[in-house]
This record gives sequence, C-alpha cells and structure tokens, in this order.
Amino acid sequence: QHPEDDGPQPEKHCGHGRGGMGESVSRKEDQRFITGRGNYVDDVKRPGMLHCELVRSPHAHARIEDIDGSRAMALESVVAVLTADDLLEYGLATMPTLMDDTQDVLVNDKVKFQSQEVAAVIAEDRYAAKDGAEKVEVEYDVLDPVVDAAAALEDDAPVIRDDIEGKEDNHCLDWETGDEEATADAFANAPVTVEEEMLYQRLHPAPIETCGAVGDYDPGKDKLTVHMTSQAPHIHRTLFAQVSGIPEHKIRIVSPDVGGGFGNKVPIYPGYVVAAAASYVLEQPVKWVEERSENIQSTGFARDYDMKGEIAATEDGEILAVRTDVLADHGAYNAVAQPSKFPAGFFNIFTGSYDIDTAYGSLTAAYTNSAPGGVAYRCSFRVTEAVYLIERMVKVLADELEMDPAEVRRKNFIQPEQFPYESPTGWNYDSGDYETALDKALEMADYEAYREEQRRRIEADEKKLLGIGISSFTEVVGAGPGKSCDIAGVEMFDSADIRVHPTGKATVRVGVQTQGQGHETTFAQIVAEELGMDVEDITVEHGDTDTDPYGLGTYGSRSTPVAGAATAVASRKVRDKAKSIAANELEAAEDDVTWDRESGEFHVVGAPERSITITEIAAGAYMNKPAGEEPGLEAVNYYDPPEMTYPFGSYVVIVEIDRETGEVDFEKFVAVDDCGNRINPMIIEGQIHGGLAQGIGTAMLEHVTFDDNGNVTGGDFMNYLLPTAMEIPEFETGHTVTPSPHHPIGAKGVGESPTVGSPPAIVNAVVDAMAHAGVSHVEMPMTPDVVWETLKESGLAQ
Ligand code: MCN
Ligand code: CUN
Repeated sequence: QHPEDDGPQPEKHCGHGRGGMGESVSRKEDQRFITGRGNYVDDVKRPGMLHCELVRSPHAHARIEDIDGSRAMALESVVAVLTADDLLEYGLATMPTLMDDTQDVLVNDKVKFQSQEVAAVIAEDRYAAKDGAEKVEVEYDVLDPVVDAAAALEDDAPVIRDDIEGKEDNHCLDWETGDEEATADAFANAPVTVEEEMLYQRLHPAPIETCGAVGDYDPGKDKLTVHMTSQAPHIHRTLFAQVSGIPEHKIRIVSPDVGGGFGNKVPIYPGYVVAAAASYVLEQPVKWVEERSENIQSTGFARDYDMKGEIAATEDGEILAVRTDVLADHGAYNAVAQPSKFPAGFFNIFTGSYDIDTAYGSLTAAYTNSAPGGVAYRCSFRVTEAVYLIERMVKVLADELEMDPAEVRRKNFIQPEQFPYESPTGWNYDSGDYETALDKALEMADYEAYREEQRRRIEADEKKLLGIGISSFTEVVGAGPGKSCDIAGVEMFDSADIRVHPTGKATVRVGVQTQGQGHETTFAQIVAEELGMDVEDITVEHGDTDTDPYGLGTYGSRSTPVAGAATAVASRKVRDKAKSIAANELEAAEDDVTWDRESGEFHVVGAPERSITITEIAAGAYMNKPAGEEPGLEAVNYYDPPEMTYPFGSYVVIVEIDRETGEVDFEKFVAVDDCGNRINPMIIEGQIHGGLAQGIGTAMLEHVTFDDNGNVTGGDFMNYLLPTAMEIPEFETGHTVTPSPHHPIGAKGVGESPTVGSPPAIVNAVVDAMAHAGVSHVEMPMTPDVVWETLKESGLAQ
C-alpha cells in the first residue's frame, strides 16, 4: 500500500468527476462494438490467406484404418490435406493439455469422442475447404463407446485411453480434501443427518463468437503471428513455443476483440495448432474458424459433477459437519482448465459461507468418450459446483428440521469478526459480512410477505404454487498466489505497464484479456483514480504478446483481484516518481509536497493553492526533469497476490409453478452482491445481469446430452437451449461493500458471482414450492416436463 493513503474509499466519496473508482463511466469499447467496428478473429484478413476446415469423426469411439485425401486434393482450390502423419514430422501430432495429459491434434490411431479432429483441409476459400473436407474418405473400425462416467468405471467398459501405457480402465484421477475420520465421527454422533444426490449437468459456455485462429508465418522475419480467440495469450504463446520448438520471441499471439469467452477460450484447441502449423509449413496465412456445432461438440464443456452431499447438524440447525463425494466426467482427455495443482479446481470451498468444524470431500474422475472438458464456465474453477452443493444441502437440512432456510443460514454464517477465516479445508477467506447481505436481499424481496402468501396458497389449494429460494454464496477469485496457482508451471501473477506521455495522456498495458468485461474502461478508471487523471485521457491495451507485459489472462474473475492490483501499484509508482517532478515544478522540497486524492493534485503542505496535476507535470518528466532523475514517466508492476479474494452475495428467487403444466415463472429475482470496493457500478450491474441469465440457463434449460452410441444430442442451438430475453425476468440488484483487506484498492472480483450463486437459489425456489408435499430435490435443467413429473409424483399435479 502507498504510504500516503489507505487507498480509495469509493463508496464514501465516489464521483470526483474524473471517472475514477465508483463512477459508472460509459464503456469506452462500446463505441466500436455498437457501430460494427469490433475486430474479431474472423475479421482478420490477410493477402493470400488460405482457409482450414477440420474433418471430424462421426463416431465417438473408433480406430482409424485409413484416411484418403486424394478426392479432396483433386478439387481445384484445395491446397493441402493434413493428417496426423504430416504433423508428426514437425512434432505437432499431439499437444499437452492444461492438466498434463496429451491430446491428439489430429487423430493418429483412435477417435475418442464424436467430432474429434481427424484431418484438415486447407483451401483457397472457406467453401472450397468445406467441400474438400466432405471429400476426405476416412475408414473407421467402430468400437463400443461409453459416455457415462459411472458406466465407464464398470469392469467391462471399453478402455478409452489405451494410448496410456498399461492403462486398463477408464479411471482418471482421485482427489480428496478435509479430515475423513473427524468428519465420520461427527456424522456418527450427530443428532440429525441429511443426504441428497444431485447432478450438476454437463454445460457448455457457448460464447457467441466460436473459437478460431489465423496463423500467419512471415518467412522474411521468421516470425509466426497467430491471431486467436484466447483468454490467455501469453501462456498460450509459451505453450506454443514449448510444443513447436519455435523460439518464444519468434511467436506473437494477438487476441483481438473476443466475443465472449466464459472459460471456453482458456484451453488450446487442435484448430489453433493446425492453423498455425499449416501457415508455417505452407508459408501462407491460414484461417480456421469453427462453426457453432463444432464449438459445442468438441471444445471444452463445463461441470458434469455427480455429487452426493451430506450434512450433520443439531436439532436446532447448527451444522456440525459436511461431507461430499463426487463422480466427475472428464471426457476423453484430462484437459480441465484449472490451476495445475487443483485437479478438482477450487471445489474445496464446499463449506461455503458457514462456520463448520469438520468437512471431508472426495472425488473420482473418469474418462468417457466425450469431448475433453471440465473448463471453468463462469465459475472460478468448480466453485459453482461447490456452492450448488452446500446451498442445496442447507435447504435440504432446513426442510428436514422444518426451519426457515434463512434462519438456518443466519445460525451458521461465519461472523464478520472471524475474518480472516480459515475453512476446515484450509482456505483463507479474506473478509465478509454475510448476514447483512442476506438481510438486505430478504428485505428487497419482501420475504415475510411472500412466506405468508405461500402458506395461504397451500391452504387454499391454489393452482399456482409459490416457492422461495435463497442462496448465500461465497466465491473465491483472483488466482494466484503464484506459489499455489500456476498453469503449466507459470505462476499466476499479473501485470500492468503505465506510460504517461509528454502531453499528459497515458497508455496502460495489462496482462489480462477482456472478452466483454469492459477492461478498457475499468482499468483506465483505476489509473484515473490513482493519478488524478481524466479517464478519457487513458487508453488501455491488451491481447498482444509483442507489446503487453506478461500475464496469465482473464478467467476465474482474476482480472480485478490481480491485474487490477498491478494497475494500482504501477500507478502509485508513477505517482511516486511524479512527486519529485511536481516538487521541482512547484519549487518546493519533495518532503513538503503531498498528494490529494480528492482533487487529484500534488500540493505544497500549508499552501493548497500551490498545486499541480500529473497531467500538468508530465511534460516536466521529458523536458524539465530534476537533476539526477531518470527521464520519462512510466512504471511496470508484476503483482503476485498474497491471497485470493472472497466475494459473496445473497440471492432470493421467488417462483410460481403452474400445477397444470409444470411451467415455472419467475415472480421476483433479487441479487445482492458484495465485491468489495467497486470500480464501475454500471459494469458490475451488467456482469450480474449476464451471469444471472446464465444461471437461469443452467437451472432451467441447458444440458449437453448424448445417446447410447455416443452421439451428441445437445450439440447445437436447436437442442442446447440458451436463455433468451423471453426467459429472463427483471432483476433487482443491490450491493453491500466489504473491502478486501489485502487488495491495494480493496476490490474483489465479481464476474462469476451471479452464475455461481444463482442456480441453487433457483432450484431451492422450485423445491420450496413443492416441499410441503415431500419434494426434496429437482434435477437441473428444470424443464417443464421435469417439473411436471415431480408434480405428479408428489401428488401436486392438477
Ligand atoms: N469490476 C468492478 N469492480 C469490482 C470488480 C469488478 O468494476 N470490484 C469490473 C471489472 O473492472 C471488470 C468487470 O467488473 O470490468 C469484471 O471484473 P472481474 O470480476 O475482475 O472479472 P474478469 O474481468 O477477470 O472477468 C472474468 C469473468 C469470467 S471468469 C467469466 S467466465 C466471464 C465474466 O468475467 N466471462 C465473460 N464475465 C463476462 N462478461 C462478458 N461480457 N463476456 C465474457 O466472456
Ligand atoms: Cu470460471 S470461467 Mo471464467 O474462469 O473464464
């Protein structure tokens, strides 16, 4: 922290008018987005650019007997047909996944999931490439597939990973956390225990822009430039260099505008490698952009955790212990996109917002004949699953004890004075005030009145049931610290480089990569706050490994916690240097000059009228620097966070269920979030709205499904249902502010909170509507037919 101040208190004096912290500055990037001037990978065009189309397997499990590209090559515009053999020559037939597994770039021997990449056709235009791909003849020896994790672990299941030496089953990994024995003791002695099984179904992040790349090798400079849809360009370049053997400084990765990532653009996909390799070999630019169904069927899926939850408690609702056991489907390769040391992500925080003495979690993961996945989808690495588990279980406990679920939560919350709080699985929560957030949400939702109305409807046997669901979640975002979080060994720090130009305008470069979160605005706001500059005078750049400082990218809501901190620290370094120049300009001793955050000026102690802004002294750094001072006004910071940040919130969802149709209507949707000090309330609100919409999609609609032959039956937008404006109710948002004590500007991340927090609130609401008839759980997605079945089984259907 800067010695001169304690950081901004934006909620106290937000809006000093320069666009600093706490101001709802309009998004700078929207000018180009809403006028059609965004620049996405598919907008990248190069002279002589070729196009790549991937040939994909129609089978989920099959040995490749032969690939014949001659009919494709016979097409006039087809330039090349590539198979694993061609890539083998360059050592690129396989690539490492983010979890130390090895995935085929193009299938060498055996197809392991439907739509896996088998061959690539390079042609002069996209249509020719597609025609060519249709003409590639692949002979398959079809094998029995297994697409269900439990079935995959049975003794007679076909072995998927026979490429791994000595592998004779589909077991992928085991993982555990907490104290098994102490937890078993607690359960054995507890007056009350409850148990529920729940599936967090397979989802797909489904960003509007699918994945793509343009490989552009320049033989003149011996440099490979790859424009690609990447949430993490720097680490992708390092991995490219390691795999291809091309020196890292000879590779430039540019992530231009990204049309939504949601975790889908963290892994490296075969298409990227093929486009880059083809361009290198052919010495011509090569573009690959996948279609919608290719995106859903072959790129990283999310979730697919089959969970058993258990709570041990006292008669009056004090939680004594939590236990969970998970069966995870990892698909055909272990390619989960999580920090290397966390095979189950941050699932460890399944004790949630509650002060619980003992906990134990265990997990078994299996390989199946489905796309590799377990990518984080707006979830900070399995926190969504953890929150779903604990928030559902608290409701199960409340119903068992016939207690108000709000009361059970209040009874068990970690109290504000307990922070920093160490959870029974060893995680250090930085700060929180859970009860205040819950009370606020309950008040906004008019909770007591709805409880009253709910009772009335049950007594009157009305056609429409009312259900009230609560979720009081705790998130964990902002990976690092580097010592515990890394990708392929590279520690999870992040960075900012701030340069103030002679005319007092600034360029900021950051190591993270926006995909729609508004970084060009909010990072400029941090600098505006710290340097007293106008936000309009600051440009933020990212996504170019040639010019930006190294960073680990944007996922796990880490941009604000990590790169945001780097930006604040770099700003303060600039301010420190500016101070000596200010003293020089003000003709005062440096010790007599102080910084005033409110006015954004340096002034002479005791003579506030003698003041100067950083904009005004910038020229001095280049034209009139004090003796002995280095010229220029620039600073870089690489920030390794001491801890993660723990944003939280309470959501209250009120639904109406039609007993004649099973249709669920949202009557009210209240979201109270706390992400510490807020940079841009409007952008936060946008993040919350988007994430709640995804939470509704999760709870009500979305599911990637398979048939027995391994065909993806939910692999396009006809079958994989995303919520539209029609399904989304009005959201009522509120907030509380509990700053992070270890973050330079007291901010926590927020991008994933709404998706993490909302599904259990929605399911709790639907269950709550039917709880009086003995319903304890409804599986997601809660489509009308699922709800209808539940109504029938519980005798509530009309
Ligand atoms: N913010 C703020 N004050 C805070 C915290 C955040 O003003 N105290 C602002 C930030 O400055 C930033 C935005 O809110 O502009 C989100 O910040 P943060 O929580 O740090 O999250 P990231 O920027 O790291 O974004 C990642 C997160 C993730 S992991 C997914 S997935 C997701 C999400 O953001 N994908 C998105 N939101 C998305 N929004 C869009 N439009 N597109 C995606 O792909
Ligand atoms: Cu959890 S999805 Mo986001 O980390 O890219």
